[in-house]
This record gives sequence, structure tokens and C-alpha cells, in this order.
Amino acid sequence: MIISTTGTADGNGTFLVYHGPYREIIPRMAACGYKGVEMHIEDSVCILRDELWELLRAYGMRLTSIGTGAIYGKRHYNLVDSDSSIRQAAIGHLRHHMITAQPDHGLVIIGLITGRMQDCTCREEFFWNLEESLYQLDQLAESYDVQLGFELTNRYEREYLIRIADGVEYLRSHNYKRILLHLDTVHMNIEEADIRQAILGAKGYVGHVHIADNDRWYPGHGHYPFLETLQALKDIGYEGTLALETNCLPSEEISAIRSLENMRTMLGQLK
Ligand code: LER
Ligand code: MN
Repeated sequence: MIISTTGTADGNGTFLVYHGPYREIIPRMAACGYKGVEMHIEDSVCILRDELWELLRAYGMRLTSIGTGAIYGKRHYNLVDSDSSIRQAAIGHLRHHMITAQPDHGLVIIGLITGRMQDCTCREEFFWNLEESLYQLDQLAESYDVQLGFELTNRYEREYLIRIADGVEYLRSHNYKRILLHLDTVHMNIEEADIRQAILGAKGYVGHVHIADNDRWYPGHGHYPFLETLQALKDIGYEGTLALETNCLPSEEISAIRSLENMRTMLGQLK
């Protein structure tokens, strides 16, 4: 499993570790010992992709994943909206993130940009629009040779597809080639009755994992059962990214250092 830190050049993003221009934060991530990064990008059209890629190469870092949720708050782009032009705007927007992710065949996150019940008229429309949008995104992901991670979020952020078992059933009943589930320890902590069993039931369906303690601080700060989660992920053969979607408290440096130390220690304790 690859440990990634998180960063953004967009000036927002409460639950991210590094904030600032790429030329400043990528060297700091590498100096701390990270080899992977999940960048949260508001709009891939507005970034200097070449500069980002030059810096990643120069510092031996891999762009494992791209966080995409900011645009739901900013422009309300989403995949389930009753207005098809909004759905198409969201798909076009995610296509540009796929281009950013392409050199490392990274994973583009479909989390908050999924949208909510309030964006359409009824449950049937939610699932109908979601299915159609995800098929379009799946084809695009295949053509760009990147992955998509459908993030299961908690009940306060979405009405449907919040538990792992529901996500597995959804993917089983669709024939997506590039979409897997994206788990997040904060959401699992709220929604799963038995985290180990839930993960064991998702064998073959997990594509990405967000790591943060129950209070969104670095792992080890709170009471989330990381060893159980990491052992279950190992037991299902998960070899993907563990991306630290934590806040930067008490400071960027302490959050980044403790996250890496604690994750390495726990990964070393797995059977
Ligand atoms: C996005 O990855 C996520 O987990 C959200 O809950 C953050 O608000
Ligand atoms: Mn998350």
C-alpha cells in the first residue's frame, strides 16, 4: 500500500495537509519523506499542468489521486442533477482532471461531485442520472487510461450509497471497467457497524482509501481502529493508495510527520 499526503494550491480545503503553490509544497512533501500525493484541484483547466508534472518528476513524487469535491460547493456541478447541462458540465470538468491524472494513470475521485437527493426530484431520478453519468465517465476513464474512485460518504453528506455493502451491490449490478469504491475512515467510522466485515465483503471492489482519525486529525490522534482497517485491507489484497485526508493541525509539519510515522508503524504491525 502506498501512503500519499494531500495538498492543494487553491487556498481552500480544510481537510488537507499542504496548502500553497506547487513549487513550494511539493519540495516540502518530498523532504518529509512522501513519495505519493493526492492533489485537490478546483479546476484542472486553471492549473499549470506542465509545472505540476515537472515538479513531481524532479522530486520523485507520484500523483496517486485527484480530489475533486471543491467544485460542488463553488459551481454546484454534480452527476445527478435534474438539469442535464449541469450533469454534462460535471462530466466535462472531471474529464479535465483525467488529463491531469493521465501521466501516472492516477485515480480521479468522485465524491461530493456525485451530488445529493436535493439536486434531483426523487430516488429513481438520482439513480437513473447517476448510472448514465457514471457510464460516460467510465468510458472517458478507459480512453485516458486512468481510474475512478466512487467515494462512499456519510449520511450527512449524501442520502444514498453510504455503506460499503451498498457500494459493492451497486458496482456488482453495473458493468463499469474503471470505477471502484473509495473508502474513507471518517465515513466508515460513522456508517459501518463492523468495519472489518464490511471491508472483507468488498474484496475486489476497493480502489482508493482516505485515511484520517475520527476527528480528521492525523492517524493516531483520536480513537479510530486503524489496525483493524489496515489488516482487513491487507487481507483482501488491497495494494492501492492510503491518502491522508487530514487537517493540518497542530501544524502542517507535525501532521505530515506524525501521519507518516504512525502509518508506517501500523503497516509494520500487520500480520
Ligand atoms: C471528501 O473526500 C470527503 O471525504 C468529504 O467528507 C470531505 O468533506
Ligand atoms: Mn474522503
